Amino acid sequence: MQDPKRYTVTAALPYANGPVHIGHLAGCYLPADIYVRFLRQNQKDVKFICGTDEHGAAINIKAQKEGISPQEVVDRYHGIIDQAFKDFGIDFDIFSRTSKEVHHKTAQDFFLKLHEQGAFEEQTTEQYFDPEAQQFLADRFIVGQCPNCGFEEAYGDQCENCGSTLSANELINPKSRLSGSAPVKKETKHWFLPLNHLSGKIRNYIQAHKNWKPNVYGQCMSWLDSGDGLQARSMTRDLDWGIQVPLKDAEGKVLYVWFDAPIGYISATKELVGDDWTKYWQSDDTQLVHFIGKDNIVFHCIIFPALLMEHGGYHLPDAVPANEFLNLEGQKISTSRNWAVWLHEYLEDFPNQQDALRYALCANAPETKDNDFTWKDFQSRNNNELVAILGNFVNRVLVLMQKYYQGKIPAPDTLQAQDQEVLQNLTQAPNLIGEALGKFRFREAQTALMQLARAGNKYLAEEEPWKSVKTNPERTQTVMYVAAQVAAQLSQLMEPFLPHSAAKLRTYLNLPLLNWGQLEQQELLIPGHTVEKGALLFQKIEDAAIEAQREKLEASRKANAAAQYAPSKEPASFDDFTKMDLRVGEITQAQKVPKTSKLLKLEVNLGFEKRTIVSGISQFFNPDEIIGQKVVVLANLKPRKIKGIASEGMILMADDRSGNLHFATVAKEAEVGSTIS
Ligand code: B3M
Ligand code: ZN
Repeated sequence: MQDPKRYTVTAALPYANGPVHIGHLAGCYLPADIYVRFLRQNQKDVKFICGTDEHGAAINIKAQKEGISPQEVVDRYHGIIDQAFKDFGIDFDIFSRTSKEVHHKTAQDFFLKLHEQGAFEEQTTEQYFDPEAQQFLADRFIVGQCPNCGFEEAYGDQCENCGSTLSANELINPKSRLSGSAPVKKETKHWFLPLNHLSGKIRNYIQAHKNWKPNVYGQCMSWLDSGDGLQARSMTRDLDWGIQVPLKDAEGKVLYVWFDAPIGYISATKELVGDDWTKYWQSDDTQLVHFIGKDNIVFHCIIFPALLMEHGGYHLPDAVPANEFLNLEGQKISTSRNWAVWLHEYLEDFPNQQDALRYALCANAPETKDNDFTWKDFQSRNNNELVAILGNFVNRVLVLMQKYYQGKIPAPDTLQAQDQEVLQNLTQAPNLIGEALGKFRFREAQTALMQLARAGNKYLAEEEPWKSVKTNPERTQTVMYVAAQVAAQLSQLMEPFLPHSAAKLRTYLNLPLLNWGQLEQQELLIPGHTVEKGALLFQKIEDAAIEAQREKLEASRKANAAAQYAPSKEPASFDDFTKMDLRVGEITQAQKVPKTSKLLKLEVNLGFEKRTIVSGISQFFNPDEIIGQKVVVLANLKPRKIKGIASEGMILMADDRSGNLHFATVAKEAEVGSTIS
């Protein structure tokens, strides 16, 4: 493909209903920022667009919880989120809000255009209604059990456990989050976007992007293949918070938040560049890239493109490099359970150490699968890599440069093979790193950067300029000249990843930020150029600081544990109990269900027969370790299809207060097939 003329890069609009944590940063904003900084350094015309998503049930729920108005919620959190991003150097061209007038107008006009073109189907359907709260229960106002994975707290639009998109009607045992009561069905009219007639176009569109990350492409294809993926979806809601549906017969109805939010990218671009916005959205020589977390894949890869197709005139998204989830110390990050590292709190505890977190999160980014953040790993990334390798190298160069040459870069003598090699590595690095960044392989790119510093250290250790300075000053000059070039190259290549430290280092070196394209020239610091003494780039993080963080989490864990024994259930009759055919089984085979993070496919021997059972336990057990495990099986549970596999029964598990699962076991000597009563 020809080089695009310009780039529109977006990062998911965070809901303005809470502060942002490391999961947000690692999943979406950090990779987006690295990518954009790289493009800017390549002199590309790029607009980096973000803002807060201020509509949808998530905002109402928060308002209700805190006893304040939705407006107060979004005002408070817009400010907090904006500040956190600034502090971490997430350098948007604009950080807007979907409450802005330009956005309301853009979203309404978009809706009207679709309406005029006959894109919607008006349908009167039965929707869940909370009789106590006198309100329809859209999306997140309703929770229940996920039909796909059994997770108890799935929302009416989506299960956050298995990632599947849901409609409220699919939830098992739905409950209102407003009053806790069981909802009733009531008729209401809505505007649906039928997707079935677009299915061919959407499929072609997705299939034209086989180069997308496998997690993204896979999720799109399985959605398209699952059949119900292209059901008509309602683009309006019965809510009192949001953008009014711009039609006469739609009073009290607002646009569905997933209709308006992606259009927010367009509105923010208008706000940023005025009439020029069309260049960034309606021109095929623009590259449109959406950075998101995996729970937003379907909305960005299928529904938003479908809306753009229906509208006409728009360029469709070219890449959607979604990341998977980041866990924290082995557990899913959770706002409600305060199991998170909040960005604003991190900065209180580690002031001016933004780059340390950026580095650790990039090194551990959940690019291809869910990943775990641990404080120990954070500490060792900082101390063993940033401090001991990168910081140490740079510091040695600056100190020796002062000591031997009062900061003046010396002229090299004859270059030997090992010098040539180092310089050659330097000229290749921009390409190597650039290629990885272009493919959204941020971990690989950052590793290559650190490799350069590592090679620099090794070079100094082998050449020992502190020894040769007495015996062979010409040789020392050469070595220090070469080492200075490495430091200079680092100060440029660090920019996308570690912008704060890169800027510091460039000040020490008296260097401006250079074009990526210029970095291939090997002499960034010419002899005679003066560099400063500088200061340490990175701070060591002590054990005590890490301990303090772990204690914070431990306090959350204890608070959760104390608070959350599952509530008792309604009394059951003896008959209810005897209906269950409980048996002793033994797991004979176990394997992960591909493309899921939670599911294991098990073969369980019940003595009289073998069963296939799909169980959501993969987070807690390795398939190999549970072969031979005796378990309790609910053997007469009606078979259910889970991810296309017929599951014939259920394994009983003990679910503790931290959400960890353990087998409900029986004595080792109990014979398989025994009944349990
Ligand atoms: N507000 C959802 C989320 O934070 C969301 C993204 C909108 S992107 C247009 O998961
Ligand atoms: Zn689920």
